[in-house]
Amino acid sequence: MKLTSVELIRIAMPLVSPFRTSFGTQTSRQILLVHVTTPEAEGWAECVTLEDPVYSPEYTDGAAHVMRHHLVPRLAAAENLTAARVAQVLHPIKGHRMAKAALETAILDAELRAAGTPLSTYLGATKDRVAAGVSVGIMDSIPELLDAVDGYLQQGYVRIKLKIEPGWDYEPVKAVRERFGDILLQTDANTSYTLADYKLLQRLDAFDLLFHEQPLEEEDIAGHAQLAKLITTPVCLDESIVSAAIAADAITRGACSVINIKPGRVGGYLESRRIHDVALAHGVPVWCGGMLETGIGRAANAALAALPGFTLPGDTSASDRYYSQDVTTPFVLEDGHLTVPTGAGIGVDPLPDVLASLTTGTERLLG
Ligand code: NPG
Repeated sequence: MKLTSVELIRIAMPLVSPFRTSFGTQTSRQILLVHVTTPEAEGWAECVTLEDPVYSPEYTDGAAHVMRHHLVPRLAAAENLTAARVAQVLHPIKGHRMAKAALETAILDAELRAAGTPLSTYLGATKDRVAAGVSVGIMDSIPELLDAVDGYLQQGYVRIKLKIEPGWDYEPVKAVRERFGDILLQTDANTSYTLADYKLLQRLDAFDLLFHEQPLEEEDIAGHAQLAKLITTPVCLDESIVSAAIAADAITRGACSVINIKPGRVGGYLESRRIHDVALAHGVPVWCGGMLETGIGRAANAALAALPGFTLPGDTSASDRYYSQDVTTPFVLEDGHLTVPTGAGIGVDPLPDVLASLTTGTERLLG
């Protein structure tokens, strides 16, 4: 396959409501879409970086820089490029997994469109719809949180994830559990605790949570293994799991019994499938995380979440959870599920007029 062009399209998307986590409040997303062409087809992908390096070391301007100066020139020079070879060609460049993931996904999309194969089929999906959970940000008050959770449950979301941080943990979790009873409920701390907080986390064991997601620092696999022995609630890792090798290490060291797979965080859908396979082989359930994706990223995530090891509902929410106007035909919630796209590749395209209205800049990196 020959890469004939690579274009970065920057779009600005206001969020329907502010989304507060321990690493800050998002009110809009500045997103890089990657558009590639080959002689046979075109391909689309979304780079999931945030504007600032607060979730991981990557950020949007940095991703554009590394694609422009380091990644795209290597791909352009590669002989017989295929999506399966992208990671190998880019291996000399350390890190930058979100930027690499976006390029690999766009190339995979083009390849699958040319072959007429849906991404879900290519990855080995066994479902045609995926259970949708929702991530609920930190709020100013518990009544406000209860109203938000109530609204999501009424829309049909099948599991609630509460963002927590020191000072916003025991009381909100207790209030949601008491008000809504036997719902699927989990927390996400985004690394905001230390092992010294284990007594607080032990108190949360009373609420029969599915798991706590990433309570401790990203690098602290050993700390998570210690914590897992001190609490009865399972530990799920997100930020820590950046590759299948780290996943295998974390599982065998007892640091997690559940894994959140985010394709951007781990370098793409091919590495995501490897993590899925490692987890499945160890009997560790996985679920698909989210990075406030538009329909472009959401489509590919829905395909991944349809693999057999994804036995827990993901953050695969409907488009209107975040955006009043998605860049693709919106993903909608039907009976608590999203439908996995069936078209070739990621199975969705940006709507040209909408894309034009959201675009704040374009840059051609090749062709
Ligand atoms: O449903 O897309 C979604 C968002 C789910 O909470 C969510 N994502 O820490 O997992 C996270 C968080 C996040 C959002 C992380 C944006 C980074 C960027």
